[in-house]
Amino acid sequence: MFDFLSSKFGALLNKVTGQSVISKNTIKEALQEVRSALIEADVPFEVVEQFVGQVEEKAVGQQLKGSLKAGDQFIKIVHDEMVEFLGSAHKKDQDPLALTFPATVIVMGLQGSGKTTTLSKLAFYMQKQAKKRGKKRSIMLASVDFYRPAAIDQLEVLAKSVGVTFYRSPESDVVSAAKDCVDQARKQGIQVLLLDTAGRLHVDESMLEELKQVVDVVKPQKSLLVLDAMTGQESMRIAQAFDKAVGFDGAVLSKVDSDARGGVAFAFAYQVKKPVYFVGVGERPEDMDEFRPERIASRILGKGDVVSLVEKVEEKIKVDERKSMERAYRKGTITLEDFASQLGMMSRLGSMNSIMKHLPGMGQSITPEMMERAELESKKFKAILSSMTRKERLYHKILNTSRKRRIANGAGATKSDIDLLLRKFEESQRFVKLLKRMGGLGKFFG
Ligand SMILES: Nc1nc2c(ncn2[C@@H]2O[C@H](COP(=O)(O)OP(=O)(O)O)[C@@H](O)[C@H]2O)c(=O)[nH]1
Ligand SMILES: [Mg+2]
Repeated sequence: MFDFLSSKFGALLNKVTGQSVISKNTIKEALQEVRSALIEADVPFEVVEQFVGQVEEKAVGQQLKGSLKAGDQFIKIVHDEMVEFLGSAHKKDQDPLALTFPATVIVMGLQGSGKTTTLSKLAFYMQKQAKKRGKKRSIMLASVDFYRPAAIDQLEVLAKSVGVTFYRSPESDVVSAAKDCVDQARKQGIQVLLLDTAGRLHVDESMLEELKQVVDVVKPQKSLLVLDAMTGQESMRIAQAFDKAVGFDGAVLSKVDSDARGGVAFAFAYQVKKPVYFVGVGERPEDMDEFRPERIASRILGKGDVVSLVEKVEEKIKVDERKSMERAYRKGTITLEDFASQLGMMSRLGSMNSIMKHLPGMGQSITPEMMERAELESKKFKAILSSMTRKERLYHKILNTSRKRRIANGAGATKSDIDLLLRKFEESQRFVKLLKRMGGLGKFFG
């Protein structure tokens, strides 16, 4: 698959030379390749179409950056869109298992999806997280899976292997047993009760009904759907059935170490719009990772190498932009084109603060509000600049009223936005000239 990306995209796109923007025609075949890659990864058809449309919209009209080849740049667009798509339900930097003790966490899913195994992984994970902060977590594993006689024994063995408490309820009715497990956990002063439930081979009404009753009595703080990544297309029907009948907070995707390419994560993000918290990557308690959209994206696009490719591409963009700025500053003049790449570079640097701090007299006088305004402004400016022709960016003096009107329309901006941009640009021009007189910006480009 990686070959498909690097060589096929390359062959398809890099032969197109002399173009400064990505056009619809240039990427037609490449988009077809993306489509097949997704279908091969078991992403449902309508999700594929939606995604491909999104990529096309993003890519068409993009400036080719410096020495980057169209193919490389296109891969980066596909990769970034994919990460965005997969991670859209995620709140960044949030602990997926933020709980207030005492808490109950429940898992649900079909038989064989990996519920019991996932519980041992969750216990292991929580212990590890607590240990990092010098704490100890008291955890109890218990089960209300009464349909398979060996299921509860399996949980007992796992509890022992990760060193947490295990409890076997004497109740024979599922709902009473669930309640008994919670009572027992409270009695023993347990912080987290991890409760296992029964699955069936197929989604079935009575299972969902029973599960709903269990959820109603134990009132879990987190309920997790365990989804087997190998289920492919079918998994969406499963997820929706559980969501509709019982409801859950997020998913754990199991067996991602298998041949499954991650299409399930894709479909889940699109259709269920809830976060995937973890992925299972093996059978042992330690074989669970937090969900990282980048990893799934690389998996779909092809085994790991894409990430390093994307990093290389990013590095290259930075070098190109830096070079163009350096040239501009040396010459002591800049064009709107330089200005555009400067904007891009600034927003990638994240904060203008770090630059400003180096300028004499600017100190720490930048407030978060100013930063926010600057970022909004730079977004607007970028839209305006990308609606200009290259000629206009190189010779901004040709921007007359009718050109400005056309650009404003294209960028969803007003004429006064354009005038503001031009004023700022001329300010930068003066600044660059001044810097040149002062002996250059050596320390920025060291
Ligand atoms: N390779 C692999 N196997 C897994 C993973 N999670 C579960 N399994 C295996 O899948 C089978 C079913 O798991 P189990 O937890 O018993 O499923 P349950 O019926 O939902 O409780 C077992 O053989 C597990 O070892 C995983 O992430 N990777
Ligand atoms: Mg089980």
